[in-house]
Amino acid sequence: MGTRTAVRTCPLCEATCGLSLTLEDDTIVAVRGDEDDVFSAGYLCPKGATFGELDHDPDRLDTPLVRRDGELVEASWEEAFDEVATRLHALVQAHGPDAIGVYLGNPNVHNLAGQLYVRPLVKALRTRNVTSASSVDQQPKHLSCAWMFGDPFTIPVPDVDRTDLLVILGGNPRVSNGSLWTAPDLPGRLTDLRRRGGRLVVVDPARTRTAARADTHLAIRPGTDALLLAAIVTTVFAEDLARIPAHLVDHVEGLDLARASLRDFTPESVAARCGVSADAIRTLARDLAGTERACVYGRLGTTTQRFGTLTSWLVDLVNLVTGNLDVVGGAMLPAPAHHRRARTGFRTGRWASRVRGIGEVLGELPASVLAEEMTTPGEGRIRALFTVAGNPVLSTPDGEALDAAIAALDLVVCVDPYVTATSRQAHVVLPPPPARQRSHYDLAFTGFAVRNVANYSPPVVPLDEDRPDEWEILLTLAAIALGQRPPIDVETADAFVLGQLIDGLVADDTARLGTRDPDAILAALGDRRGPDRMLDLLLRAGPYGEGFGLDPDGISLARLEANPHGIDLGPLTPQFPARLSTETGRIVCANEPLLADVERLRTVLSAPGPADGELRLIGRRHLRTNNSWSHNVASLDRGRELCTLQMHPDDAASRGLRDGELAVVRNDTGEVTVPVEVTDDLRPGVVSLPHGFGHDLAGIRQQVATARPGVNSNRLSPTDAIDPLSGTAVLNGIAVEVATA
Ligand SMILES: Nc1nc2c(c(=O)[nH]1)N[C@H]1C(S)=C(S)[C@@H](COP(=O)(O)OP(=O)(O)OC[C@H]3O[C@@H](n4cnc5c(=O)[nH]c(N)nc54)[C@H](O)[C@@H]3O)O[C@H]1N2
Ligand SMILES: Nc1nc2c(c(=O)[nH]1)N[C@H]1C(S)=C(S)[C@@H](COP(=O)(O)OP(=O)(O)OC[C@H]3O[C@@H](n4cnc5c(=O)[nH]c(N)nc54)[C@H](O)[C@@H]3O)O[C@H]1N2
Ligand code: SF4
Ligand SMILES: [Mo]
Repeated sequence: MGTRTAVRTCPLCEATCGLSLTLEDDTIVAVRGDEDDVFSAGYLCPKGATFGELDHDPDRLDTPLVRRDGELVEASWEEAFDEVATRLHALVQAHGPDAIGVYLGNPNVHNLAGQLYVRPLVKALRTRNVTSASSVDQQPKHLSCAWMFGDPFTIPVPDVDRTDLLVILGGNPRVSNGSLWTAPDLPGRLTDLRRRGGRLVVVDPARTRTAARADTHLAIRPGTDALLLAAIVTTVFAEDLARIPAHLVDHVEGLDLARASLRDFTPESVAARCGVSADAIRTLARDLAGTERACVYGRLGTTTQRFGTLTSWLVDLVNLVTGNLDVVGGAMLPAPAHHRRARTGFRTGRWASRVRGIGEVLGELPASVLAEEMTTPGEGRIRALFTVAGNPVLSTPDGEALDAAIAALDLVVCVDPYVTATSRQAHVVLPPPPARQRSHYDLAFTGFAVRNVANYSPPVVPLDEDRPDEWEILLTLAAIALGQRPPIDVETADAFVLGQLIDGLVADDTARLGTRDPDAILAALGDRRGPDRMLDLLLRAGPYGEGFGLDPDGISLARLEANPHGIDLGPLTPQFPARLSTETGRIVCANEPLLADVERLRTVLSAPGPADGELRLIGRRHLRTNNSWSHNVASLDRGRELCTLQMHPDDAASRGLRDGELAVVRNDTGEVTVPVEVTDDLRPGVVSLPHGFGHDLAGIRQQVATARPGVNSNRLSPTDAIDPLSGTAVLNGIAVEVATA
């Protein structure tokens, strides 16, 4: 075959950059940014540059593994699926479907199989014990947006390229490249913002890369953002600065209730708790209201903390009352190319966890309940775990307890390319093929993108014969869960799932369809299979779609295939009130759960302040990491140790700790021993550890990662510390003690 190039969207973070891959035969030998990509225009970060190395990692599994005599050994696909069927059928027969626990990890959002075929699997398993990485991440934002706008996916994003003032709380996009905010080269876009005279304000306990390059850095105390934002709302009203965008004035309800509930959160009353001066808070309020185009954005540090949902709500409330919601240069809503069902009648708490009674949100329970649901005896105990693209032993609270609980299960099935901290305990590991052998389209991230774009990548290298694609693995598991025995007829299963999707679209009058005859639609989809066929359907029925005969120039998969660098569909445009899907069709500024939680926030004002010497643990990310699974990429693992406890010089000195020395970090949940990195990037009283490390457990088969394992920061995350509204884990602001080892 020789040397050739191919383009493919990078699946490693939410920025969706176009990669230009050089291949020799079927091996990726070089990675560059795709200069012709309509969105990323050649941008590439250090992680994206290792796409080939990650894809060709020799530790990736080519064949399934099955546990025999306590050892994970290679097996055929048939044997592996047989093993799942035998164990699963017996278990469900004896204990019912709720005996199965599910954990869905982050990479599901980064691939088509995860986006289109995980749901059929979860449905087929018929269990209520479904958890995901959302509960250690963004669930509070889904919840607050569902309450305010009606749909958990109606999440406004900063219109970064057209704003004059951007306020970032709890996000570090110069490292993370953004989250719930898709924009290739966010570092460059933030630089451009300041170059054109705009301002960047970062609210973060740490002087991150993003904070260091901001106009203003407010080093807030962890977990107090809701106080600061409440004081901004109060100031805006007290100084008569409130201005609701004109097109929304008649579409807002509950604002007086929200305003009244927040009245006593003044800059003066919250300043000491936040560790930010009243003047700075007041100035921020005035600037947000007084700048023509401004925007507040809150991310991980605001969602994985004790007031996650309340803070997420206040971010959008501030945007609304400062005139910056759904307007150019403010917080705007993307309009992606694929059809999305308009969600109405949002509800939570339709069921609850067995042990603690924590209510479901978006059909999921928090990952924090997994261990207790596995170990607490009684009817309904979780006896089996299915993970898809997840590593909960490292990613979710009290990893040590979860690890022990998983060890006692009757069945663990992991769909994962690696033997990780979690999958090392599997009875069956089912490895998906590497990204180069799979097609790609960002169904999730186009919904958070700062421009409307559509970009499809076909597989760069054909799938190996006799190897199932990930969607086929998931469909096979779904059929097994429905009681079938392998071999499973995947085509029939796929036709069934597709048929349901078509029926749903035909009944949905917002779908752009020139025909509502299901057979005609099916015929028009031709001979594509799997996720590509579904994607074609969703694109053609989408807002710019070909519409099955409506508009021959409209978007379809064929049209995207003819435009390998993507199609630009233009800048974001105002979407409200049409996109509002609350019961009243208005923006709901206050509801009972939020107002009740404001009362919890109020107790913080009267509670005693931090004790002398108190330390709070927060997390951080590095350019060279990607949660728990990039640590096996040798060229990312070079250089200085990343898994260190960062600590302010005063806090280190008072404990007799010097840079590089080992410290013990402990609390009631657990303990880790880790080198100290003394730095004044952190405010005093705050220490920081990155997550995703801790590859020292016996049986992990990731050679590079295990050589420099680091420690699992989630050994210190308590399972009982959750945001009460969303169930999301408190991963930031955890009380710890630090001493010399
Ligand atoms: N303390 C603390 N904890 C945190 C965080 C934090 O900031 N602090 N961050 C949280 C956040 S934001 C997240 S998203 C979670 C992530 O939590 P998880 O999603 O549980 O963890 P990842 O490390 O992303 O693990 C992903 C797994 O998917 C596998 N994988 C990769 N590609 C594919 C694929 O194409 N298919 C399949 N089937 N598997 C694949 C990888 O091998 C890896 O084992 O961690 C959370 N945990
Ligand atoms: N390089 C790299 N990029 C990634 C990832 C990765 O692991 N590595 N993971 C990806 C994933 S899954 C996600 S979800 C995104 C997350 O992307 P971001 O949301 O940008 O997350 P972080 O970089 O963890 O930044 C969170 C910030 O919150 C701060 N913080 C902690 N507690 C508080 C608090 O109480 N208040 C405030 N205001 N700030 C606080 C921390 O100091 C930190 O700087 O990144 C994605 N991109
Ligand atoms: S920023 Fe994200 S999407 Fe872009 S190259 Fe880096 S890892 Fe890939
Ligand atoms: Mo995440």
